[in-house]
Amino acid sequence: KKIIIATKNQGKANEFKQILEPKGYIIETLIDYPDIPDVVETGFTFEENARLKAETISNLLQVPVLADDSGLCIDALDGSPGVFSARFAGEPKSDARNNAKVLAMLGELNELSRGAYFHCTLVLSSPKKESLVVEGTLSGEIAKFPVGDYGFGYDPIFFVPELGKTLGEVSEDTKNRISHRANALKKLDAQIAEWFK
Ligand code: ITT
Repeated sequence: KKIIIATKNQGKANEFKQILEPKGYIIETLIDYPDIPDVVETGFTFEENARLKAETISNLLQVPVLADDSGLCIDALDGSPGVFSARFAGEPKSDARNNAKVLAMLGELNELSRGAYFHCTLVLSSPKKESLVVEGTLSGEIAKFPVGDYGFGYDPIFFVPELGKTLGEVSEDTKNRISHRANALKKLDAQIAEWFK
């Protein structure tokens, strides 16, 4: 079965392919459809934005579409940047400036006050069906400085105590065993066969 992922984020695209292709899905993303205009994310929740992306693109292409809206929620910042994670440090979108901004805002706060989690909401939509919505999270801490070149986004400053490393230091395989996106995909996997019937 072919699924189009409504994302232009190369990091997300790589993770979806690595998790879903071995299960037999053919995965395309909006990186393969450069003429499709950006969906403006006007929602105030992950679910609203994921629905906007999935339902808009599914109606446009008339095929099943999966969208991911995700972000980093930091305890000491009352859940910020949350749905504003992609452009936290303004336009143009820059992972390096986003990470620098988070580190500057947390300053010298000690380990106990650096708690955070990644959140991922996935919405699977089809023109003729009620959308399927699932979510996943991953808990960790904001590191004192960026470490590692793997992954994307906030991975180099997201320390996972169970791994003793940041997500920037672990392979895509390791990240895909524990991540917010992988946890959401496990829930989707449990419901997708029924949904596709
Ligand atoms: P699309 O809308 O095209 O999918 P986007 O990057 O704009 O791409 P979001 O609006 O969902 O997607 O923003 C998610 C941001 O949250 C992303 O740009 C990263 O900054 C951060 N993020 C989400 N998942 C992440 C992960 O697994 N590792 C690191 N950062 C992540």
